[in-house]
Amino acid sequence: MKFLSALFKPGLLFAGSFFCSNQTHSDPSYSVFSWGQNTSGQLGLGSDTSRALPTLIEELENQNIKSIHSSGQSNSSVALDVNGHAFTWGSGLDGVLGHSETDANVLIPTPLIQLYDAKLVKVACGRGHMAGLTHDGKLYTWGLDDNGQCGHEENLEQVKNPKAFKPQIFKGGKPPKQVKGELESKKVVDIGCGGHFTAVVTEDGEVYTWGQGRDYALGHGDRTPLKHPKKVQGLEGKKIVKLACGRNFCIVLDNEGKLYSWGNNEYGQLGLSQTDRFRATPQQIKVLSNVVEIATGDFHVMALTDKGTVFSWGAGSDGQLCHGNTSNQSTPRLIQGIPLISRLFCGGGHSAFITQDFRLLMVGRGRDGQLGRQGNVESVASYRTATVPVEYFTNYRVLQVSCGADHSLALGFKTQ
Ligand SMILES: *[C@@H]1O[C@H](CO)[C@@H](O)[C@H](O)[C@H]1NC(C)=O
Ligand SMILES: *[C@@H]1O[C@H](CO)[C@@H](O)[C@H](O)[C@H]1NC(C)=O
Ligand SMILES: *[C@@H]1O[C@H](CO)[C@@H](O)[C@H](O)[C@H]1NC(C)=O
Ligand SMILES: *[C@H]1O[C@H](CO)[C@@H](O)[C@H](O)[C@H]1NC(C)=O
Repeated sequence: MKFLSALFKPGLLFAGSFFCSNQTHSDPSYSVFSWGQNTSGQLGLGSDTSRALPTLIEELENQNIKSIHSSGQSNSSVALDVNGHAFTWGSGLDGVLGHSETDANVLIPTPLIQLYDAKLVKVACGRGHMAGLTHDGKLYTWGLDDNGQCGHEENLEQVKNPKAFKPQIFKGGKPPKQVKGELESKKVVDIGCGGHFTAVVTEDGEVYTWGQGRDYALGHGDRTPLKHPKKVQGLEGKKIVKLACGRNFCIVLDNEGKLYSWGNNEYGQLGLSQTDRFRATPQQIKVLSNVVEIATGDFHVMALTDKGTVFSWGAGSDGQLCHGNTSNQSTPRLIQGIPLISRLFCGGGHSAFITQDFRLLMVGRGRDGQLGRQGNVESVASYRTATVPVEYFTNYRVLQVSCGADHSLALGFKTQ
């Protein structure tokens, strides 16, 4: 670990003119903060103690970070700079960080050397794999490929005969590689990772999924695992623009502000007002319209409307739905008593909102300090069924948050 940190220290690498060649100096340099669980080093602060106070990640200062990424299924973290270079850190299990030949945890943000030329604009995190979208619509994946979720196989035999496919257990993970097959000729515009599967939206508004088929998470009507991207037929005629994946389900948004869902429904996370365990193909969530943004945690979902109001549904056991109790909800329900919202984010059992007046509010599971309640020991360990403000950011403008399984990341700058 010590060796890695010394070798890949971001400051050293970025001193080279090669990596700075596309620098846009007009972009302000934002700071990255982390808090919550740190058992895998996912806070990027050089130790593994959890903390409830947002803490500046020094390693990312002056690196021109533009976005941060994790997910409700992930104990790892990712930051992208303005040039599309990725830094990854945290749990390295299954090679999920993309640093070849090691699956050790990485305690400080470390450049993803193998994708330096890729110009990434978004990274999605599964339990053991990640997917990276490039500025020109190509997809790269790395990490655990036990169910074909990396989609690296170019042998099309399995497409013809999916029943013959047997999931394989790999030691370590796959290094980053472009996903080809049917996607090679398409431009990808949005990506998501479930626990063990991958889903993308193309510029034409089509959705492709592959990986583990458990609970019908791929939306193809069966539970067969797939090693290659396959188009979701049930969305024919819709123009999908965004997607979000939970552990074993997907939610997609079309260009008219309507939502469709499929996969596991144990907690009501499909929002269909039904309690059946699965849906094998896409179903419209008919009670919602005018949706502009969606966020999924492990088992819960939030949707932002064009009016700035928020609906939530799915698992509520940690208060993450923000309805004042810990009930599950199978019907999307308007969150009462919060200000108008501009952005929303979901993690393992917590949720975050950036209000239209730039405050950061959090709700849900707090046992590892992921709600950012600082030294308030009574509050730190408990869940919250209504929002709490993250006071630390009173003098900051928070632009983006990403919620991991039990940690939180924020990107922003000081206003005074
Ligand atoms: C994340 O860490 C927690 C606590 O150590 C563990 O229970 C969980 O399985 C981990 N998840 C993943 C995806 O590694
Ligand atoms: C929420 O759903 C889960 C999974 O079906 C179930 O185990 C749990 O009991 C439900 N919670 C409540 C409060 O009903
Ligand atoms: C939790 O809150 C929702 C929304 O107000 C309500 O419909 C539900 O009945 C509540 N659950 C319990 C157990 O009181
Ligand atoms: C997070 O864990 C890493 C790895 O043990 C550690 O070096 C770092 O200081 C921890 N961060 C905090 C805030 O405790």
